Amino acid sequence: MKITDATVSVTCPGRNFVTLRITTDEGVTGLGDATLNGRELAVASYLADHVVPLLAGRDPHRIEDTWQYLHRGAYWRRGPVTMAAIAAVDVALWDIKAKVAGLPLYQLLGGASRDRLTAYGHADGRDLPELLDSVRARLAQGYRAIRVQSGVPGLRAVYGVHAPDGSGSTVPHQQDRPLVEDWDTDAYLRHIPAVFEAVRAEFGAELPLLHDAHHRLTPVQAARLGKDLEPYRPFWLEDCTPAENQEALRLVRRATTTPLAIGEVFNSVFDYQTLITEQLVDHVRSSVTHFGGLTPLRKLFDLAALYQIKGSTHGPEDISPVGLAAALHLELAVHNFGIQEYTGHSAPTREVFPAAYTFEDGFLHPGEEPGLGVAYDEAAAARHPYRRSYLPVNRLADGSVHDW
Ligand code: CS2
Ligand code: MG
Repeated sequence: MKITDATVSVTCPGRNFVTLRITTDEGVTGLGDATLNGRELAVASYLADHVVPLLAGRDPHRIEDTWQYLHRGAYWRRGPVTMAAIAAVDVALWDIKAKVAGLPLYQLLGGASRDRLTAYGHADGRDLPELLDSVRARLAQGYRAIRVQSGVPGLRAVYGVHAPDGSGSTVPHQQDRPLVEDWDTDAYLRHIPAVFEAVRAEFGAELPLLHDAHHRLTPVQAARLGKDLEPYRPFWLEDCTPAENQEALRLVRRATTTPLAIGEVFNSVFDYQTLITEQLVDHVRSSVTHFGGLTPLRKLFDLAALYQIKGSTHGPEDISPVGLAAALHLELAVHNFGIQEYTGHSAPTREVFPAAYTFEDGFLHPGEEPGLGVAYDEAAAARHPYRRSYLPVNRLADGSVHDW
């Protein structure tokens, strides 16, 4: 069997997605997600200009060899653009292999080690009444675990918090410049424990609650927040400090028993080395899409398992249904799965990517179709051309740019 063709497609059914389709001489095709929020065209070019010309004639079954060829062979390793591009090739090849086998992909990864995957949804509100309503709405949808994000008194807009009409900063800003939000860490640190207290008072002790700090804290601030949240027993505190400095997590870890999750911007096992071997975190959160594919993410999860650390991949709307499905197959198979973020996708996105995975009663399952179980409707995709968009930036009161 030989690869005959590969095509890169960018579509914007509400937000941009980059998709790779690999075709073989036997007519079997595979899909991979290469979406990098706000920098989509860089990955599309990396693929189309530098990777696609290398694929024709290769044996699609040699997944590990193709991964090493693209990763080691390029000389320039790592980085979000490179790893998103390699991920798309890797996932498309796994899709092909599983289709040829006539099996859902998780069967090739060892078969199911659980029946279904616990998902968490997003609740947010500009103030407490809005947030409590949002938690109620997620519970009504069946979610059994919920991430809570809140507006902060005195700040105009906070990332991850929508207005009731659905607008807000997580909706990509499709203009020539990023939206500018304001930020005040002290105000945030004063407010969040009160948010957790109110949510616990309303919904009780059992509901798993998560929170994302979006890398905005120093180690001492993160230690403080972890301690302040302990009485409310959060399921995890996510991305508490900027992730580059792994040693920072030592200070946080010594100070608090609040579980820590990290890694959505990581793209290599080396980004985790200290965190895993010193057991400084409880969940590794890289997505298949941004970590170079299933091949390296499986290795990361296996390393994490030695240290009782769970694999819980990043699953917001900017991971396409192809990238999400890849994660679901891996997580059904590995033993050390933790929890899967799941926001769902818009109706136009689901039309472009018809998918077999299901969300029922708070649980996800990748489905039983051969391969990933996701298709790509080219005609629907063509109706939604690319639109330039940016993630927001945030600035402090003195005008300086703050950490994400
Ligand atoms: C967030 C994301 O889902 C999450 O945990 O951190 O909204 C993240 O900011 C975006 O995926 C960035 O592209
Ligand atoms: Mg996050």
